[in-house]
This record gives sequence, C-alpha cells and structure tokens, in this order.
Amino acid sequence: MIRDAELLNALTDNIARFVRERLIPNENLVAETDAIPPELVSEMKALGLFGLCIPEAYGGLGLTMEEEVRVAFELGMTSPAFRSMFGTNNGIGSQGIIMDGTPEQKAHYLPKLAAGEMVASFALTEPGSGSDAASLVTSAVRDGDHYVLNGTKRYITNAPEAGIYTVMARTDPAKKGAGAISAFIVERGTPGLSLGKVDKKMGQKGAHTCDVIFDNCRVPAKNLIGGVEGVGFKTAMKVLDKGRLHIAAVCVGAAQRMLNDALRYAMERKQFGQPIAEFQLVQAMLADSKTELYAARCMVLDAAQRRDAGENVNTEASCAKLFASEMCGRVADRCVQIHGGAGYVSDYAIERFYRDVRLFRIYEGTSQIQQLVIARNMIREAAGQ
Ligand code: COS
Repeated sequence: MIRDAELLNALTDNIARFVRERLIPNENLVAETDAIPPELVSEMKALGLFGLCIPEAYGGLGLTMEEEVRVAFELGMTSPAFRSMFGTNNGIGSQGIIMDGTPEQKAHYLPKLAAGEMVASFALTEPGSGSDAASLVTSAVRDGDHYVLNGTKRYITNAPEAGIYTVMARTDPAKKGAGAISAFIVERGTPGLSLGKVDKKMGQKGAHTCDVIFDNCRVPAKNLIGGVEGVGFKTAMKVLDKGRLHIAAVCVGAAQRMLNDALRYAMERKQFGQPIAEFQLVQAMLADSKTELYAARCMVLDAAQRRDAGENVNTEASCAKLFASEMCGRVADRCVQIHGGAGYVSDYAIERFYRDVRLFRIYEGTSQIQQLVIARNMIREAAGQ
C-alpha cells in the first residue's frame, strides 16, 4: 500500500541520490577500513534512515510494507554494509518492541531508535541454536523485580554498536520448545553483559557482528517485552516474517546493481573485435539475470501488498526470501563471469558484491529454512489445519 505516491517518490528519489552521490563513492573506503565514516552515519540520521519503519508517533516515517520494500530496492543498490547500519533499527532490532512491546517500552526506546541516537540488535542465534531457534538455552530466571540472564548469543548484527539488545531467553529453563521463550530488552552497560571479539566475516566489511554474553546479567522485569512470558518465540517469528521480506527486497536492489555494472562492462569491453555484449552467450547471462530479477521484484511487491492488506504472508515472505536471495547469488555469479578476470580482482565492485551477497542466503533464515516453512504451510493447508 502506498499512502501518498508523490511523497514516496520524493523519498525514494532522495535515497537514490544519497546512494549514488554519497554511498557508492565510499564503498571501497568502507571495505578497506571495515568502518562507515561517522559523517555518513550523521547524514543517514538526517535523512531519517534509522526510523523508516518506526511509527510516526515515535518519530519515524512509519512506512508501509510496500513503501519499505520500494525503499529497500534503492538501498540495495550499494554495499549491504550501509543498509545494515540502520537495518536493525528498522527491522529485527526494533520490530519486537513495535509489535509486542508495552506502551512504556515503545515510548522509552522507539524515539531514540528512530533518531539513530541508539542502535538496536536482535539476539536470537546461539552457538548451539541456529536454524533450530526454539532449542535456544539462554536462560532468564525471575528474581524479585529482575530476571537473571545467562548464556551466549552468536553472530549478532550491530552488537558492537548497539545500545539495546532484544534478547530471546528461556524463562522456564526446565521446559523445552518455543513456549518457554520470552523476549527482553537489555541495555548496553547492564552489569553481566559483555561482548565477544568482532567476527572476521567473508564480506560485508563495515557491518559488524559478535557474540553477546550474559553472565548473571540482571535485567529489570519491566524490560520483558509486552510484560508477558512465553511469547518471545512468536515475537521473534513475526519479526522475521517482516525481516525476510525486507531482505528479499534488498536482494532485488543488489542484483540490479550487479547487473547494471555487468551490462556496462559488457558494452565497453571488446574481444574478437566487438563489445562482448554482442555475443549471444553473454547475452544469455544478461537476459537470464534480468528475467529472474523481474520475477523476484514482482514477488516482493506482491507479498508486501498482501501484507499491507492484512493477509498472513508467512509463506509468501519465505517464498520471496528464498527466490530473491538465490536469484541474487546466481546473478552475482553470472556478473563475475561476464567480467572475466576483471571480476576476480577488487578493481571492480562485483568481486566485493559476490562475497557480500552470499550472506543473504543464510541470515534471517537459510534457504533451507524458507523451504521448510513453505512446504510445512502447504501441507498444513492441504490438511485443513
Ligand atoms: N508468526 C507467528 N507465530 C509463529 C510463526 C510466525 N511466523 N512461526 C511459528 N510461530 C508459532 C507457532 O504457531 C507455534 O505456536 P504454538 O505452539 O502456539 O502453536 C510456535 O511459534 C512454535 O512454532 P513451530 O512449532 O513452527 O517451531 P519450530 O521449532 O518447528 O521452528 C522454524 C520453526 C524452523 C521455522 C524456526 O525455528 C525458524 O524460523 N528458524 C530459523 C531461525 C532464523 O531465521 N534465524 C536467523 C537468525 S536471526 S538473523
């Protein structure tokens, strides 16, 4: 759903210009230094990028899902590390509070997140619990008006920068499964919370992950999201439904960027006396990429519109994430191929993008988890459940 086409066009044009004029020229610097220059972060704040999906009542832009994916198409056109900087504030770090938080929690945290004064992280994954999220073992035991958290969270995006962590922990450690999991807001600096060393990743330099460790970390009971125990897993799943659609849109943007670069290269690079874009085997790679990209874009928009219309898009979000992230991987591979030797060296952005986009098939649910969600829903539906 687009609320005001003119306003949305102005926003996407503004973001596209920022991407073109400020972010793309700084991609190499970010990759080399593994850091986003502070002046760019300030510009992101001024543009409202930290609050795109936070309700207007709390200082954000309150984008609808369709508006959000259209913005994500633009943001995907540059290094994913830039989007990651404010991605958790709009997505997995804040949505648990937006969807299920108490009015006090919303009023306390969301304005700071929308302004970019504070970064939010989502802490679900653990050393022993990745795809099987419901098997997590971090515990949160009630002690008076606090919960005492113990456990380790792994690969937590923006953890080194975060001011708050939305943490899924087991409030009934003796009970297995999803029903005993609760969600908490844990503030940076809480005694007993510490961070591991920053992970050395394959790509997405400038976006940081690390372990978040809880050692008898005392969290005020008022920080239990929604004030209700045992619904934290559902909160996490709802957050991921939305997040998966967002990532699918970012994949569309990234594939578009890679294809633009490859097309330009193919039209400039001459072999056998003519631009390689004139060769049909190169054209096949361009055309297959364009076709798949178009399909992914249509899927993302359709799922977003359905979500805005109030439909349950659990299946469609997984379909979009599965197809768009796999498509993005195939496009990356073809675009390296079109660049030939030049695609394997870092003079061209495609070498970096090839590594950066690999993560899309893994985080916010692997392709295999998306397949599992889709098929399980199909079987349930057919069985009339
Ligand atoms: N929205 C709302 N509720 C949901 C839901 C959703 N999308 N998905 C599941 N639930 C609910 C279920 O309805 C169920 O509730 P009841 O017990 O009341 O029926 C509960 O949550 C448990 O769900 P389920 O039985 O489906 O859990 P499973 O352990 O079988 O696991 C998968 C479900 C595999 C889908 C889940 O663990 C998953 O998404 N894993 C991947 C995790 C991930 O994406 N990690 C990335 C890290 S974050 S970057």
